[in-house]
Amino acid sequence: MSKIRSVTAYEILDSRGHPTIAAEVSLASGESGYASVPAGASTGSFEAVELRDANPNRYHGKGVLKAVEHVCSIIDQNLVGKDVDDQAGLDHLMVALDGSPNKRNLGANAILAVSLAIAKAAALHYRQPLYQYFAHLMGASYSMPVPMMNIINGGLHADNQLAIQEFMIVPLGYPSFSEALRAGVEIFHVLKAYLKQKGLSTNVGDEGGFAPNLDGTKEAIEAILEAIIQAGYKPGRDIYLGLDVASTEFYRPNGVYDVENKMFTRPEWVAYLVDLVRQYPIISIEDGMAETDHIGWQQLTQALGDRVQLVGDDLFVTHSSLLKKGIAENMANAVLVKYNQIGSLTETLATISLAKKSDYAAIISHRSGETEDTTIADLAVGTGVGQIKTGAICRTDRVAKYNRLLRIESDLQDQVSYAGHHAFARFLK
Ligand code: 2PG
Ligand code: MG
Repeated sequence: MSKIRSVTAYEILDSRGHPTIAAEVSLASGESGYASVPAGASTGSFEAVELRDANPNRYHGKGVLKAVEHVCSIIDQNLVGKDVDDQAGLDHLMVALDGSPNKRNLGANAILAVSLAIAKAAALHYRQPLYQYFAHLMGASYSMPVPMMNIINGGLHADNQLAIQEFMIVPLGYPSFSEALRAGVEIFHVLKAYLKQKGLSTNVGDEGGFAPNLDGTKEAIEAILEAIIQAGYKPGRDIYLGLDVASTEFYRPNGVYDVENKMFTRPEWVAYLVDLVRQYPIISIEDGMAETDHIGWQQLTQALGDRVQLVGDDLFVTHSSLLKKGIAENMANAVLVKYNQIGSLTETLATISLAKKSDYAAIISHRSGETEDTTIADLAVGTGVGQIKTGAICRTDRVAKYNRLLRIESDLQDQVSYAGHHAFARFLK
């Protein structure tokens, strides 16, 4: 066991050039853990508060010096001398120091940075890889996650016409994570050549996927299917498709879904998604309905819940209370896990536990604004959830997570297996 000697923080930058926070927890025994926090663009309204300075003279108001100050003063003062391996106790203490229901006082970004740095310091102290320490905290066994690779970006993540935010490939039919990843990388390169040949842009969006000005959803899907086939793989056997519709962004106050110059009523929008699933090998749909359209979520779950993974992102914002309500009311069958939506590691693990207990899938996820921090790769392996969403295989902020997973797989060898088809078994009958 080791005691915390000091806690400090830094204002650093994310992959989009916006400020974010990093924290460092130093131990009396000499080790120190350092972690940084991601930030989103298509944020759910019920996310914990990401504290920003709102000072227009610095970084257009996006500075995080207040959050840094909270770490260096109140959090440091209260954590010094405490045992680093009491992750839950330390997280609860920070939540209590904040005292608000949504971490608006200290900032969820401040608390999460410290929470992750505590885990990293403890893992170093016990000479354990981070995934092992997470598995210990969670009481889980390891699994190499299916990578949901976002290879075409739209919505708020790109300056094109596509309303749907993420078009992902989901490689299932492979013996290992590395082989699954290789297939995804090959498809990514074929897609690039395909787009180029069609005279379309191969510039990338915030998550490293291409951001071509395709006419719409079906054209984007068709382009990906073509790339899968040209790369020598079989859609619907080796490779499936996933979408993050991020529909909260185009849900209008009058209850219509405003997509690519067409207005859909709720039943029309559900029918549209059902039709997409009928036409294409789609195995996962995230945020198909808007965060406040609970009736829509129930209808979509009723229509597709036994055939497709329906992931709540804005709907659940990694809060176990919202997930609990969703489970009770038959909304979705999976939860996206982004630790900055809730603001501490312990609460994140609680949400994952609830999902596991309730037969909901959990997908560990990046944000559109990332740093070089690879904690989510270890979290995905250590919690054994079987899925990770961390963007395209392009740009170091995304690739760093894949590279970390490659290294973990090679370290663990036959102590771990690839989740593959198993992660989606219930939809593949
Ligand atoms: C999402 C995320 C990550 P953002 O909607 O799932 O892909 O995007 O971080 O912008 O919320
Ligand atoms: Mg999402």
